[in-house]
Parts: sequence; C-alpha cells; structure tokens
Amino acid sequence: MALNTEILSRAATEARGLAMDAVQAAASGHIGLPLGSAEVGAVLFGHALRYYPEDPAWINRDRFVLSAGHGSMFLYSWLHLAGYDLPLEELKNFRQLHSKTPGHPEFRETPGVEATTGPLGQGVGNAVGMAVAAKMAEARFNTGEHMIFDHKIICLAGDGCLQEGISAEAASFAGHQKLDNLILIYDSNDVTLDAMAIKTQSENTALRFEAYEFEVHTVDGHNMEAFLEVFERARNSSSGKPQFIVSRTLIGKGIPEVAGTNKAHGEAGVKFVDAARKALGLPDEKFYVSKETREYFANHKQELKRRYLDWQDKFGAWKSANPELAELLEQGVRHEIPKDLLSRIPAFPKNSKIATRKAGSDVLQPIADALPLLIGGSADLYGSTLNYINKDKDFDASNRAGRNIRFGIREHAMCAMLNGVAYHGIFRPSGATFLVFADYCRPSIRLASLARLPVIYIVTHDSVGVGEDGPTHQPVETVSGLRVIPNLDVIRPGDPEETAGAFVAAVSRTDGPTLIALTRQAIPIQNDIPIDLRRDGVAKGAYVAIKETGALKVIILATGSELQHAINGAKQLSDGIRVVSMPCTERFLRQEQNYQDEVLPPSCRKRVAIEAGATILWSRFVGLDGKIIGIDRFGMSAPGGKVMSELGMTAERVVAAVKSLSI
Ligand SMILES: Cc1ncc(C[n+]2csc(CCOP(=O)(O)OP(=O)(O)O)c2C)c(N)n1
Repeated sequence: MALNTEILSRAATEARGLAMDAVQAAASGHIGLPLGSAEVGAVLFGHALRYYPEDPAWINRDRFVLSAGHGSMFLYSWLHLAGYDLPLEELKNFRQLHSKTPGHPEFRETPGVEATTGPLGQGVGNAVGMAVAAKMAEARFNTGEHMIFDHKIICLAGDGCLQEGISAEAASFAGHQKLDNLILIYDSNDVTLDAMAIKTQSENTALRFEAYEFEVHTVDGHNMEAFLEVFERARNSSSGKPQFIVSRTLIGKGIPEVAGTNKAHGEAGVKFVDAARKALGLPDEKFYVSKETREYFANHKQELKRRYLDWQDKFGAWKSANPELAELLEQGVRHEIPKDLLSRIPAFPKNSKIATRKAGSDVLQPIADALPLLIGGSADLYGSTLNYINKDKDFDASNRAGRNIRFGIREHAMCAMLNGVAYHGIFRPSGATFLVFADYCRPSIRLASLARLPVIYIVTHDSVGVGEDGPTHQPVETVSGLRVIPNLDVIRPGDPEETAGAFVAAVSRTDGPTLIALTRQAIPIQNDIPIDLRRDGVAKGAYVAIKETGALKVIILATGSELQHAINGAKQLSDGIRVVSMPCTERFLRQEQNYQDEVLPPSCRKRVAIEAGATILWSRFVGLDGKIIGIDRFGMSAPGGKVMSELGMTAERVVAAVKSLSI
C-alpha cells in the first residue's frame, strides 16, 4: 500500500499541535522531540508498525519503545491518533495527577506504552531484551507449518540514550548476538539538553554502530517516503544484523524561534506556540485533530484489524495443531507456576555444609524443569554465580532456544535486557552477578520495581565473607541499600532449605522483582529448624525459627549466613530466647499485623539483630532498646572466615549483646 503522504503530513502537523498544546497546558514537558520526529511518528503509527489498538497485549505486535522518554508527548499523541484507549481528555491532562499521560512513559499506566522510560538509555537495553525474547519465542513456538511470531522491536533513541554507557553495552550485545529483529532509530538532531551536542560528543555514531555489527542507514527524518523506504529495508533486511537508522531531524521543527537549538528541547518554546500553531495552519482550537486525520486512522485501524484477524486465524490453527505448546505459551503469559513447586525440590542432606550459591544452583535445576519458560543469564560469572540451567544450552545465533544467556561483562545492560524480556511478556527472566555489582544494575532494578516486572536477580558473594578479594568485592551497604527500593523483594536465605524457599518465592511473585543474595562461603544447614518451616517461612519474610522455652525475654533476629550465629548464641543462653529468621524484610512487612506481632511481639523490647552489613535498617525491628551487630565500615582483604570474626560476626558477640540487655 502506498504511503498517503498528504494526509500523514497533516497528521504530523496536528501531532505537533497536540504536543505544543499539552506542554503549554502543563507548563512542563519536552516539545523538541515530538516536533522533530513528527513525520517519523506519522510513518510508524500511520503506516509501518504492526499493532492493533483494541488488543494492546497482542503477543505478535511490533514493540515500539520510546527510549528518549522525555519526548513522551510524541508517544501519547500517536497512541491517541492510532486509536488506543487514550482519549483527548488524557492528553489535556498531560503530567497531571492520576492521568494516563505521566511525565515519562510508564508501563501499565497507558495502553500501548511498552516500557517505562526516561532514564536515558534504558529503553535501548529494554529493546535489546525484547529482541532476545522475540527470537526465543520464534524458536520455541513457531513450527514448520505455522509462523505465529514474526514481530519486530523498534526503538527510538536520541543522543542522550546513545551517550549513556548502558546503550553501548546493549548494542554491543545485540550486534554480537545478531539480533536482526531489532530496528534502532537514532533521532539525530545535534542537540541535547544544556547545549548543542557538539559540546559533548564528537564520535561518528554511525561508524560506532557499524563497528558493533549493525547495518546502518541514514535518512532525512522529515521525508516520509524516504524514511518509510529505509524502514522497510531495515525490516526486510537479510544481512542478519540489527538495524540502525540515523534519522536526521530538526529538533522543535515548527517553532522557528527555537528549532534546531537546545532551547527547543524542553518547554522554552511554549511562549511561541500560538504563533507557531498559526504558521503551521492549525486553527485556534487547542488539541485539534481534523476530520480527515480521524478518518485516515479509523480506516488504518480497520486495515490493522484485518491483519490482526488473519493472525488470529493462523494462531487458532497453530493452537489446534500444537495444544501442548499453546498451553505452555498461555502459562508464560499468565506467569503460572505449579502449585507443588517447593515439593519438587529435593531436600538437602542433613549433614550438608554448602554455600547458598551452590544450594541455589541445586534448587534452580528442578525449578527450571518445572518452568520451561524460565530463562537465565550471567554477566560473565557463571563459574561463580552457579546459575546455569544444566539441561539446557547457551542462547546464541545458532541456538535461539537456549535458556542460558551469556551477557558478557555488561551488568547494567543485562538488567535492562532482563526488563525487556519481562516487558515482552512470555519468558521469566533471571540474571546473575556478584552482589557488590548490583550497584552497576541499580537503575534497571529500580525501573523493574517501578514497572512491577517479575524479574529475578541471583546475586552471590553477599558479604565480607567473600574474603581474599577484599573490600572492593565485599558488599557491606549493598543489601540494605537495595532494601530501600520500593517494591523490590530482597531475600537473604540462611541455609539451603531457605534457599529453596527463596527461589520459589521469587518465581511465585508476579507484581515485582526479587533479588536473592547468596553466600560465596559454605554455611551449615540449620537442622534445628523443621525443614518445612525453613522452606515456607521465607514466603512470609520472617518466622520463629527457634521458639523460646518459658517466658519470652529476648528476640534475636538474623538473616543469611548470620542465622547460624543467632542459633548458636541462643543455645549458649538461658531460657526465654527466641530466634527469628528474617530472610526478607519486605515480605514480612506485607504480612498482616497479627502475624507480624506473633513473630515479633511488641511487648518484647529486648531484641538483638545480626547481619553482616549496614546496621541502619535493623533499628526498625529492634527499636530503641535493642542492639544491632552489623558492619558499618568497608571490609578487609583476608580469608573470609577471618574477616567475619574480625568484624564481629560470631555467636559470642550475639551472647554478649543479649547479656548487655540485662536479662
Ligand atoms: C540518565 C539520565 N540522565 C539525564 C537525564 C536528563 N535529560 C533528559 S533529556 C536530556 C537530554 C537528552 O538529549 P537528546 O537525547 O539528544 O534528546 P533531545 O534533545 O533530542 O530531545 C537529559 C540530559 C535523563 N532523563 N536521564
């Protein structure tokens, strides 16, 4: 079908008007990108993308990610015009309380928004993750007879996204992995926020992406026919490479006073909007959309519907021919897990003394058997994180069905890609590195938490017990630093059975991410606590591990490798000592008050907490009268056991702290 440039030019002008009016009404926002890329939006949403607005969750839709999330009015305008459930009223409420048009795009808040973006570069990582998931879906679900997955991942990124290191990591991975289903559009307008881009960058970005093994195209982003021609070439390319389109645009096009300068980037152009609207031929009516544009998009929607229904026919035939695959796909989309998952994990030998990372490896295998859509990866640390799915192989260009992803030493992009896999909506992503490097992942973990993505992080070497590698590799503040991220569950299991509980809790969670912190060093199994209690207790975040004899006098709280010291300490003390294992503070705080009070009776104010890390969060649980044994300094380079005892992680310290409470 030929491109209707006449009507799409009009639509582009009206989209410019919508962005100007919304930013003017909010007195806040970014006009530059929506104006500069208006023709690109018209070609994509009015012609080239495959989607169906009535079913925004259609599994074979093209995914469009606006990595340059500050240009959110670009996305909202085009989603509105395309016919998504985003009425004009929502555009009028841009950036206002409870609107579907938040300042930056937020997944789940707006139909058609595929990813939460704004922190620059994240969307590029998300898009690469989606491209991985799409390749996996093709390999796992398409059959010789029916191709139900053939969608593309399209990402629009600006100079800011490409300056951020995360996009370099993600692009290097995408090129290496030959993700030819990815089309990255670079809105190249020579402008960033503070200044012209020349002040901060001088590399040849096209050559940089060629070096990453992308196929590179350059086009005038205002010439719709030329842009479509390049886009279709990218979509149909047989080079086997991801595609990079340098789309040359004039930022703020339509407001001559600021266009082409960094003044166009934000809302500085607002004061010229009235004149600009006139010059563009827009009527005085704000938020104006012509009858012709409405008609065009209504017809286009019918065309998209025909394609969508054709696909539904194909999908129906595939489903009847492959009922087991269809069931698996549905389980993936619904994030279903078997109810008896915990019981499928064999109990650990009663005499085992292993690191919880090793326990994690053992636990992962039966879980991976039970959840064929669970996938994993590691940032070049499989040998230490031990999270390889043993019955499966690597994901790579020759094996798109592989469930183990070698992310390379790219922690930040790894986590953005895991988010991308989760956004894509079929596979359950997990990824691994050392806990101390979670700092390299933090921006993506934060977004997973905000977007309520069920991502799993397996982070090992979780304390100064790391030992000889020294303080650079010994997390101290990291666990508690992560605990303050809203909607992130941080689980630090205290023995192999709690590790089983931790993994099952993580895969059971569908409304947010879970980070499991595991030890490098071997720790004893806690046979004093019944196995079911250890396994099930994790789901509640905390539980009474050792009940006091006689009247309750003191509560000792512990997590992870320090649970052993709490229990050993309690054994050396008299009656009345309760040990509470608290592997996950967030889960515990979500329990009903009754349960919380049962585990930590408010009347018992003599409390001691022990954890090999920063003490600050524990004051919440021990109160003003309690004592905290922790580590508020960097670690030291020496064998792990020595560092632990040097820094006070011992049963003796527990005993002394309890005694100091004058019982
Ligand atoms: C990680 C991060 N750092 C800083 C910002 C603030 N910021 C928003 S847009 C922008 C400039 C982006 O420039 P470019 O991508 O060229 O966008 P354009 O000016 O073309 O709209 C900056 C620094 C951000 N959103 N995310």
